Amino acid sequence: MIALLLLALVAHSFALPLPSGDTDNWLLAEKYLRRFYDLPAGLQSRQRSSDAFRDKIREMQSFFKLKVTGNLDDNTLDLMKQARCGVPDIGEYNHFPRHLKWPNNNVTFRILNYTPDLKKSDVDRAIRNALNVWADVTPLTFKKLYEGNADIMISFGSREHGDYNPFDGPNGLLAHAYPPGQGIGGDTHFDEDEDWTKDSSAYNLFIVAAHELGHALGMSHSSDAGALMYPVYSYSTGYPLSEDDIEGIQALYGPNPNQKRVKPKPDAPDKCDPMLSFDAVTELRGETIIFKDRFYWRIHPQMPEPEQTLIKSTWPSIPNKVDAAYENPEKDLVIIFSGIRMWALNGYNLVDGYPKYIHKLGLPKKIRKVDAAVHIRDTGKTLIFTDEDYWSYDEATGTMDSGYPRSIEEDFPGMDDEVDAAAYHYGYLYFFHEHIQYEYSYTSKKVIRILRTNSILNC
Ligand SMILES: [Ca+2]
Ligand SMILES: [Ca+2]
Ligand SMILES: [Ca+2]
Ligand SMILES: [Ca+2]
Ligand SMILES: [Zn+2]
Ligand SMILES: [Zn+2]
Repeated sequence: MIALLLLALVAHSFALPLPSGDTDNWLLAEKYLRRFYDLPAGLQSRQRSSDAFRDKIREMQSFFKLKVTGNLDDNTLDLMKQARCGVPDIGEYNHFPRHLKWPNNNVTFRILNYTPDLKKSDVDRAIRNALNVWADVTPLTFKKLYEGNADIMISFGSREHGDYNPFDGPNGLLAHAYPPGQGIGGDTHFDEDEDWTKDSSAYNLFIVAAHELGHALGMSHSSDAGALMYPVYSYSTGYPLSEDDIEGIQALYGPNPNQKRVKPKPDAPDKCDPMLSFDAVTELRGETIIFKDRFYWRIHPQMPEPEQTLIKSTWPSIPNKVDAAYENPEKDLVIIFSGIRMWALNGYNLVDGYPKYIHKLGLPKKIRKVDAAVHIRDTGKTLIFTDEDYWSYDEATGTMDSGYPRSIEEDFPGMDDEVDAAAYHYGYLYFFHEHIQYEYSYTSKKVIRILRTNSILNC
């Protein structure tokens, strides 16, 4: 508790407007490492390059599977800016014995107050569904109380809200919860300064509640970016637990004796599945990057086998679903699209100033996502595909060419009328649609070959 109090006080003293630039980043890092990595208080600014500070940066980089440099590089800073859970990644939980759990399987909960952001019934449903996520894989049952003291007291509050563990206004910390125990143990608090939603338009209450209630049941953070217990917020649909989460909760409470069948988050896509389709394909400094679900493959000319990685473990701030991507080799940038936003990479590093709205490219507001994008090196144009149409963006002038959109079917005869992903090599366009790949000659304007989508993955 004393540690928590200190943490809260420290956090408070940094709630001042900060100068911009480097100092800003150091302050951010200091606050982050104190809060989540147990960086001892009292290190003054001149000691920021101290070994203790660098060790904590390394500890954080290794938790998030970033390149361990001990430096505040772009990827590290980017991660520190992500909206996340207020529970430390190390520290707090390590002061308690491991395997802190409720002594019996009938746990009570009570919702003390409601957010004005949602209908009361939506809050009730989000909490109930979040508890069911855990009940599905354990013998736990949850009984709702309307008065008196429940094991898990759930409330919404902003800034200082009664536990000396204040929230921080919009974004940043979203919620926190205490491990099982008497009194505040198990209690779960949501930051009212967030906009809570039942969809993906802002922070999804169900997803955050499922994560926090995991803490309230004794789970600590996972460094598996695909796990619900990963500390950084990300929106996904479907059953939110991964194998890692299920193993963790069953180590505490055992499996569900009623053998309720759950489907953990989908496994990594199989590159040789004959029906495999792609979300997006791009070049990146001579490598090919293929996005599919929460993963990407990296194909390097010198690598015998494509390498599969979670998107989140390389770029935590890029959403789990990439719609389209292309490389502009002249600017040495890779642009990644997801919904109405786009991110830029320089090498594997995210470029500052993003995400930007896709409408900055000159797309009309009614376009809510891009299907595919490909840069034609020989013309300097980037083709952007949306539904059955495509657009031509002039990279040199930064404007959309007039006369667009045009019909995919009319301009690329022999092709389907929609594309999932597109690539360009030496005068040939490669269009991917479902499990079919079309090799299209840009000069003779016709389809030359039809292949399977995953033929580029050595299948
Ligand atoms: Ca309690
Ligand atoms: Ca917040
Ligand atoms: Ca709110
Ligand atoms: Ca796509
Ligand atoms: Zn958490
Ligand atoms: Zn609280």
